[in-house]
Amino acid sequence: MNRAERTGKVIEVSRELGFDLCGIAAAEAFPELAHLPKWLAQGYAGDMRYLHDARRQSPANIVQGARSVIVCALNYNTSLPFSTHVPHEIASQHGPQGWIARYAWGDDYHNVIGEKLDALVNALRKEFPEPFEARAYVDTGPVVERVAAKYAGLGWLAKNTCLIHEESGSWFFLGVIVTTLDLAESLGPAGSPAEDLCGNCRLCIDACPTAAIVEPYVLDARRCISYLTIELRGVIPLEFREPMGRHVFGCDICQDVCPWNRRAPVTALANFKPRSAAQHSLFSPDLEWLISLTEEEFREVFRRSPIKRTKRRGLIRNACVALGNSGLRAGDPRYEEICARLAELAAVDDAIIAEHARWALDRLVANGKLPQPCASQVVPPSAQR
Ligand code: B12
Ligand code: SF4
Ligand code: SF4
Repeated sequence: MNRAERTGKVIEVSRELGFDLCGIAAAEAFPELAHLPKWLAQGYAGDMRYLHDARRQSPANIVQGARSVIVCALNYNTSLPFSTHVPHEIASQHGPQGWIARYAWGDDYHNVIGEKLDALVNALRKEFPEPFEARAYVDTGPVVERVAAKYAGLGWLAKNTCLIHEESGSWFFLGVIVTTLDLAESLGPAGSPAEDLCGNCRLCIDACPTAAIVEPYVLDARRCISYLTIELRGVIPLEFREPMGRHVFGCDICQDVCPWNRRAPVTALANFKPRSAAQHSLFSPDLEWLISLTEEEFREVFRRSPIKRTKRRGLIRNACVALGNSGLRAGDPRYEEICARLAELAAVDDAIIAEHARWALDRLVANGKLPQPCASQVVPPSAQR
């Protein structure tokens, strides 16, 4: 088999395995990676120490003799509404509800894509008789996957820093295989990656509630709600708590507002459809239920879900912040029981949970004291004890 035939085979097998897009980049230091040292030096990576791994400078550092990076994409979009299309009020008639980012509604993509990448490598070992080295990664390896995807012809690196494909939008995961196989690059007709189609648009930059896109194409991860709710282990800085709104895991706002996602296709895979547990939605979950989960219930509900990454402590911390933002007032259904649960959490041994619960409780109690149309009939919980 010659180089072009081998490449065609890789793409054919990836399609058979259900990947929506697949392309090949040469395993070399991509030009955008020159920004990485400055980005790291500015502290934008926050506590994500693994992003400092020097091997990220080039895929060639990862596998000796690497020649190609196979980049695969899997759509996770569903037909459910975008976070920016649901009412802004957190407190619904059923009680305050949080919001989980679209990518985390179903099964953990690390498992789904990891299994497909392993199957692809196994299939290629049967197709190609010559021995070759291949290492597959979904997030976990020292590869900047979006940059590799750009040079594999899968889309452009957009101002919100996501990879966008002209037809598929940005609701897809990436997975890579760094290999010694000699394959042909999948660049456009002019031999260059896809054109940047952001143009004069800046909807994502203006919509970001925490101003995390500090300039077009540059994200200060420390300000990003996705980082604050998933990666940050400690205390959420006070300045970000109110802008976090209802988010309890991840954030999609800069993708929800993107014109390239308006007609994005929907996945046929059942894996990424929203789960539910104990009659609670797992895309817009009941916040009181979240703050009441025991360790065992958390493990059971979020088994094989990406949400397990934030651990019970992180999820309760985030749900406390969302409750503090819920606008729940004295007199609203469930106001008293939620305040009572927050008061219990404010007294637990875990300093992180306790501090965020106290913050939320203070805000809800203050809501009870604000002048309201029916304020004269409202008794703040402190006066009830
Ligand atoms: C760390 C990480 C995060 C961090 C940091 C995000 C970031 N922008 O880097 C946090 C936790 C915030 C995060 C959030 C999200 N992530 Co994430 N994340 C990663 C991870 C593990 C590494 C990314 C990385 O290396 N970042 C380092 C920085 C330097 O990369 P960068 O921001 O893209 O930086 C480039 C530009 O800033 C540019 N640059 C820098 N300076 C300058 C200056 C100028 C002038 C210019 C022009 C350019 C430029 O060059 C840099 C590249 O060298 C990847 C998986 C992987 N291994 O690649 C997934 C990944 C990028 N994440 C993904 C997803 C889905 C998300 C979320 C949508 C999840 C969510 N809903 O909450 C959000 C999106 C937020 C956003 N707007 O990016 C997908 C993206 C898919 C796609 N279509 O783009 C990936 C690829 C995971 C996967 N396997 O599918 N993520
Ligand atoms: S994911 Fe949310 S917080 Fe992060 S950059 Fe996008 S809009 Fe801002
Ligand atoms: S919202 Fe506009 S600027 Fe932002 S990524 Fe989409 S097209 Fe680019």
